[in-house]
Amino acid sequence: MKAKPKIEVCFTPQAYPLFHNPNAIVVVIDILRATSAITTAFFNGVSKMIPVATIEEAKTYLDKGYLVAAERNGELVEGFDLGNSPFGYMNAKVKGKTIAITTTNGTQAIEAARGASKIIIGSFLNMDAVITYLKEEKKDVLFVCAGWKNKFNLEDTLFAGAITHELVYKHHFDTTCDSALAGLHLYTLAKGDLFGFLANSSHRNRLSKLNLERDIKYCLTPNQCPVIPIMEGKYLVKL
Ligand code: 3SL
Repeated sequence: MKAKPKIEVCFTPQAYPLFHNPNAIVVVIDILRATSAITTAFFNGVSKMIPVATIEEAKTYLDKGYLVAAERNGELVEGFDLGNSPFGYMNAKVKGKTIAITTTNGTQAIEAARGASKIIIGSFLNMDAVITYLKEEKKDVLFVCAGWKNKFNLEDTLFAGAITHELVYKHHFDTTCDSALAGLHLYTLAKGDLFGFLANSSHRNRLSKLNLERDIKYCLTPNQCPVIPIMEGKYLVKL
């Protein structure tokens, strides 16, 4: 009998080399807010995105005339066109555009996973689309959580847990990875009220201090944007 595809969860970009699996589809997760913003951007007609790790690289795209999004510590970096709020992408001015983007953690997670054979972007906003894609592909799955500056965070773990829950219990995937099991059990506890479960969490508090509660609630609302961004060379495009 064919072995079941296996699921692993890497809690921080820094830990990626410990989990690298050439056969796995990597799902990069930064629920608050980079992968939610990217998913929203594609749903609203953005043509391509170029994730970059540093502000310096982002500036080179600004100089070439691209629209560029840059966020550090939750805030728009001065001189750039867009920050990291999904609501910034619900705007006709982004339609058909190629946008370069750098964020505190989300684009670092993409950078860390560059050696993977396939990288897709996951968020609660495209949750069912991601589940459908992974179950059809039937390959190993590695969730790479962006975390916060290489520390663990709850919201990325909950999303990894939600998908692991579906794939293991309904679609013949398997896991013996303790971080995947932790995510699965945390999601079981949290699923009735994700926003409430995150009440004391670091990034919910950080964003609340910046008056971004509306962003948090939106990012935790499943299936608003049924599209899957996927890496093709240096670009993110719609699958
Ligand atoms: O860390 C990131 O990449 C961002 O998502 C952080 S924030 O939500 O924009 O503060």
